[in-house]
Amino acid sequence: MSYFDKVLIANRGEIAIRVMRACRELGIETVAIYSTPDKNALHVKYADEAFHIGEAHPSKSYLNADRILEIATMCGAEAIHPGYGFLAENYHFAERVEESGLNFIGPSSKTIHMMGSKLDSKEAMSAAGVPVLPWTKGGVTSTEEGIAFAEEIRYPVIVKASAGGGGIGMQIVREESDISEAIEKGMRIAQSAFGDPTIFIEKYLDKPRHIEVQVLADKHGNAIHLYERECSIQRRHQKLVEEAPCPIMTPELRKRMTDSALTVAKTCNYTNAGTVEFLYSNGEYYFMEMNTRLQVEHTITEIVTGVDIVRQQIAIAAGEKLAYKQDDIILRGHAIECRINAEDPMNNFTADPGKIVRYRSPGGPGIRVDSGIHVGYAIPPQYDSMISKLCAFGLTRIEAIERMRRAIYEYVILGVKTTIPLHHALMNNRQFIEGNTHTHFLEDQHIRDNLQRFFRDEESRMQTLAESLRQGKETAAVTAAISVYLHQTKKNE
Ligand code: MV4
Repeated sequence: MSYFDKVLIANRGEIAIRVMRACRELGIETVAIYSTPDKNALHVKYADEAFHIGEAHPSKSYLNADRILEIATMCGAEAIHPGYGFLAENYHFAERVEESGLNFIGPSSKTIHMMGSKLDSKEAMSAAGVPVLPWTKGGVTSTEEGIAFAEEIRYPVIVKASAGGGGIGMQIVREESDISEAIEKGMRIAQSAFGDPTIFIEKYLDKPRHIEVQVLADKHGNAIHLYERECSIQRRHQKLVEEAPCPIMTPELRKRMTDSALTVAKTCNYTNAGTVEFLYSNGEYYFMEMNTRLQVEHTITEIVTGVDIVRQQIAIAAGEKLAYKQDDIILRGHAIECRINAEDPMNNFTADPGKIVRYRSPGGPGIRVDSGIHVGYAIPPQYDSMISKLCAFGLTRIEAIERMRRAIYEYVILGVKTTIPLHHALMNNRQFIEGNTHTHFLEDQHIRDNLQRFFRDEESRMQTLAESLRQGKETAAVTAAISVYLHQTKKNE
């Protein structure tokens, strides 16, 4: 079956390859675009056709809407898949794709626009009966108004930019003396970051969990959910570990949350794949925002439901009815994703771009690796540092953790520092193993101390192994351990 003959993938790295894999299975020709430093990238080699769009800076390349539309029209693509990031949630771009008679593989530009306003979407979802935290309806237009509201709902409160998301412009305010400054600062940040000064104030939750529900909706009014993901382990709004299902989910909570997620999807006339994001605390959950795109962590939902989300996206965009009814979606087992970034977790997660000099990815039972790198490829400094997603499946959560530990042992990436050692420590952390996490987990001093101790304990073992490598005694254990203990990586090559 062929929904389209040719699709242009307006993205790079692992997600461009992920989308092209679905296209290849469906017999759809793929068109890649690339910037100058990505000339040698895997997504360029994988595609049937590839076009250079511009220099490294995203505005010249992966955000260059004019050039992308020109290439799509010129090469006869029928649809554009935006992946995540870049143009994925830009309603202007989606609108231009629609106007040029091409298919945007995602929701309509109108839906992207509506959900882009956190204030409007919150108001609409609250009216539809979805639980939300108390907030300043209509936004905050004066400092006095903000002070009065915070007084009413009591501190702590949080100031958020309506056009925000991803934490930009968010400020926690714990007492009245700090509120007026936070409001003024919030408006300034919102104006400069988004060109829209609208802010709102909301009741602040301490250490909530981030739980999100994956939904699929077709253009015929049908919508289903694919259960939830737990995404609490993050740093500065970048997720590091996600899992499906949520380890503390109960049948009652799940019923309420997935019902709410479907209400959200219906209320904004959602089509295609999307994610409804909730904060959870003390048995209650609250709608935060909807991500109107394919997400990085869609993979773990694919693993526990068996549904190919990207294939469904393409089918939906082509006008097909959903291939599944809700009752067809069966949750089975547990999946965990570790995001492998070219960053130094021992040095404040500083980006460490550079050339990959050795690479061996794990395999075997229950392992899925989605990566966009290969030996000889130089990770450019201009883009996101995520280079690979390592996912493990188990029939039980502990089996998934054991497989993840084993896959981390097998994974060899030399040439750049990576987050692999952090994942190694996390998969051995008692609190993580108990499923006892929250959005501020990595900031907790207990956790930091535990991870530091873990790194230190490993250090002497790693030095012994590094010595073996220098003497030419290379075994699987040696290279794997060196990869985990990344501070040796550059010296040894
Ligand atoms: C919050 C919150 C606590 N209380 N809102 C961060 C990004 C955006 N999606 C919502 N965010 C938060 N909103 C209230 N009222 C805490 C966060 C938050 C957070 C949320 C999800 C995942 C990680 C986070 C890390 C810090 C703060």
